[in-house]
Amino acid sequence: MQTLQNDRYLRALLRQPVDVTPVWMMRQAGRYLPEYKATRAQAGDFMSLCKNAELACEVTLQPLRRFDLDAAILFSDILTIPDAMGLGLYFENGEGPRFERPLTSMSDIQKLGIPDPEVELAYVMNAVRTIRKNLQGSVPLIGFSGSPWTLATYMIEGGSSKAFTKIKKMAFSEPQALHLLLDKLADTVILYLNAQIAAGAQSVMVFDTWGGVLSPRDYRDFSLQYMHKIVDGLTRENDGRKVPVTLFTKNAGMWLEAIAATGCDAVGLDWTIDIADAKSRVGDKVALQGNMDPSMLYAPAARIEQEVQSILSGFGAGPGHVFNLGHGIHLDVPPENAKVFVDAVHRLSAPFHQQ
Ligand code: 1CP
Repeated sequence: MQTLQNDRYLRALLRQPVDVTPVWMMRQAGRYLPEYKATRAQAGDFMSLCKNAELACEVTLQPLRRFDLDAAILFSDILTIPDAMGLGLYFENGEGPRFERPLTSMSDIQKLGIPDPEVELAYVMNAVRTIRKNLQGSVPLIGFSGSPWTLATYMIEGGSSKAFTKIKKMAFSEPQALHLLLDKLADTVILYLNAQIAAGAQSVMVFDTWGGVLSPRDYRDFSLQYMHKIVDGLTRENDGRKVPVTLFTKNAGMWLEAIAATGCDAVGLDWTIDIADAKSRVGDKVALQGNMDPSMLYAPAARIEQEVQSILSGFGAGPGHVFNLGHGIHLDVPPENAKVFVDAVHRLSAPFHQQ
């Protein structure tokens, strides 16, 4: 077992004592950093960047050179899975992801195979191994995947969506087709995350960005049920250390108890819930990750620090908090403001961890 110089992120996820609250930022590598834009230009397009282990490693490490972050996250995308299933992922300039062959019917879904992560997604495992080597035990590496429901939205809508009409039409008129897809995706995600863990990911996170567009009953049926299956199928220990699992559903504050009951180690929170409320509801079962509004990073330094203080006070004393934004960092945020945020979490959290 390689010793980690800084393991406070893993300790906090397991609700063990830490010296200060660990912090990382969703989408911490990306276009708000000029050095990211330079490396992406060198790679050509976004998927070429993901497929080049050296360059993917470089952009993973870029935010860690600027900010005192307590974790690195694999540079990749949730849409690698549908791409590996043959849907033909491409990016239209400035328009987000698109698929050449979206799924339209039960027969499309029946034809889908389960990709072998060591074959179709071997480039992701190479990136994981390269990043682990280059981190040299400084901070842990987070692996990730999209949730089955969130992946299915892109695969059926053909790209990003606002109203999710195509997938909801399938959910409510051909539910057995959608359940077959979600079940295949859950099996794929289990193999994919276990392969990332075997390659060196020290913790994994499942992003359910669009679970919050469902009614409570449909959320359990079409999203949570499959995340539960994933939690049950994951390798939870590797190389003598626990591998914590974090589930993040955006807009799911009302369903925290159900998410915590899946057996995950931590629940990611967006900013629409008060962290004190979340802690009183599920803090004896899981760690909490979050939850500053990413738009707060447009504010002056004093306002950012005030918000960090208020979230720290909301969580209160004791372990079990990983500080983060409630969703990804915006692409026009000044990097200096991200530094104010990260430094404030460490400086202002020390009093909450005195024994
Ligand atoms: O350079 C570019 O133009 C591409 C922009 C970009 C980046 C930097 C995309 C396309 N993906 C990524 C990287 C990425 N995506 C990471 C690793 C970087 C890091 O965190 O440091 C991660 C974890 C993701 C995850 C991801 N991709 C999610 C889940 C998290 C979330 O933000 O909700 C989702 C929904 C995606 C889909 C996706 N990929 C890219 C874009 C622009 C989108 C969002 C599209 C949409 O809003 O529907």
